[in-house]
Amino acid sequence: MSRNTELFERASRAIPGGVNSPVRAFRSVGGTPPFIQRAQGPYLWDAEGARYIDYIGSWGPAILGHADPEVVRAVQAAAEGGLSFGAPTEAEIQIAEAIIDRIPSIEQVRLVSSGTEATMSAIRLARGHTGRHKIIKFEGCYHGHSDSLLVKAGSGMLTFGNPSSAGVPPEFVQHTLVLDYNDLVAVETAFAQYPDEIACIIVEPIAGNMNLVRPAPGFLEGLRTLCSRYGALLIFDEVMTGLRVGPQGMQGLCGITPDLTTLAKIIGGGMPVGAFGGRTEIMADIAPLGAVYQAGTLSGNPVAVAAGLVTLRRLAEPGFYERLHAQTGKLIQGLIDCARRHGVPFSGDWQGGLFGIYFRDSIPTSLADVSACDQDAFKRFFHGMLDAGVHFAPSAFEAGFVSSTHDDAVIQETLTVADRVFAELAAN
Ligand code: KE4
Repeated sequence: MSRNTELFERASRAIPGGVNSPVRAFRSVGGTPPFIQRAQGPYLWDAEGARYIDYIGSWGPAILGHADPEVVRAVQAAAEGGLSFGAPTEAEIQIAEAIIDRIPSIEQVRLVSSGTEATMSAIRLARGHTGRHKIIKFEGCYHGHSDSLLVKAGSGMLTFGNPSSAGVPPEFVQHTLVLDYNDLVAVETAFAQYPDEIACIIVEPIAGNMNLVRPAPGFLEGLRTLCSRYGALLIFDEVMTGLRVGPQGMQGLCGITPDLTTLAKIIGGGMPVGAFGGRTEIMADIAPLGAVYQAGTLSGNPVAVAAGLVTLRRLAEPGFYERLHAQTGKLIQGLIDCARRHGVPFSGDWQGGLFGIYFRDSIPTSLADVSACDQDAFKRFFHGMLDAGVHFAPSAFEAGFVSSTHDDAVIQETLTVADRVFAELAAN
């Protein structure tokens, strides 16, 4: 029995599904997940000593590559000064100022410990600030696992959502409207039907949780216009896109200013940090200033903040995102060329260090398009690459991530393996 299999069996006895987050269990691709022992730069090593080129990047945080020496030193130094105080620190001011400097819409920011906490708090703030209850989210967008967001579209276009998870009472999602991503008409209709009841729209400004799906031209602009017209808050959930697709997140690329922004992943550099922020007049409603309660024992944790601060400073280096976008482009264009040489229906898209790969001829523009991709081809591609030491995300509905350590040699090694895997796909 392989060491990974042994560990997975032992893990499954102690932990539900053997993992602490469902996607890690490989249920959508099958097989046994490698148990990672260490990582460095673009590489992971598993319990059997096998090395993988990593395109998961911890689902986004590892933008500087794994175990960046400067980040590790900062974590060690912070830890030697104490792990957690439950009292304010200067470092929290520094990272708040760094986030405010980078994200155009943020005048004040509150730190939390995960993306779920960030979005849950931002929605509570939007409801408290507006005095309204209803929220709009989009099918295929994921904003963490707080109850009112674990919801799938209702039967009719404008019916309220049904829980997408056991344990969520229908009453908890009765105010959540689930619409199709890129369907601005549905949003207009919702506001026309509930003109003074919608507290906010929460949206991934580039969707990364139904694989990568871009906003259609005019979609984000339309959300901004409608929220302004009807007095609802526009929340950009940039947990994944923030500082991943560009130095100011997607809002810096598209030039649209949301009322609130949620962040996590990269701002912690691999340690547990999330954040939500926006205009001071909105953030003034958050406790202890205002009536919207929000709290957290480890919020602003000094060790996590130390990792985030070094990461944010390094991302500000001149040319960082141009280089990152170019490297990701070499990967995706190379995969497209490989697939085309072997006649495999395939397409890909990327922005900064975020990418999507699709087993269909054209880039998807909706969840329905992504669902129509050849899932079997993806699974065979995934395992063919994994067996040859290249670890993509274990789901056809997830985006992929490139770090600044994925240099030309790493990309070329990936493409050499991919050429063999696409040839096998074409042959069978
Ligand atoms: P966390 O609570 O997992 O830190 O963040 C939730 C979240 C919120 N918003 C967006 C846009 C996100 O992508 C996420 C989390 N992303 C997933 C990747 N699909 C995390 C991976 C996982 O669930 O294990």
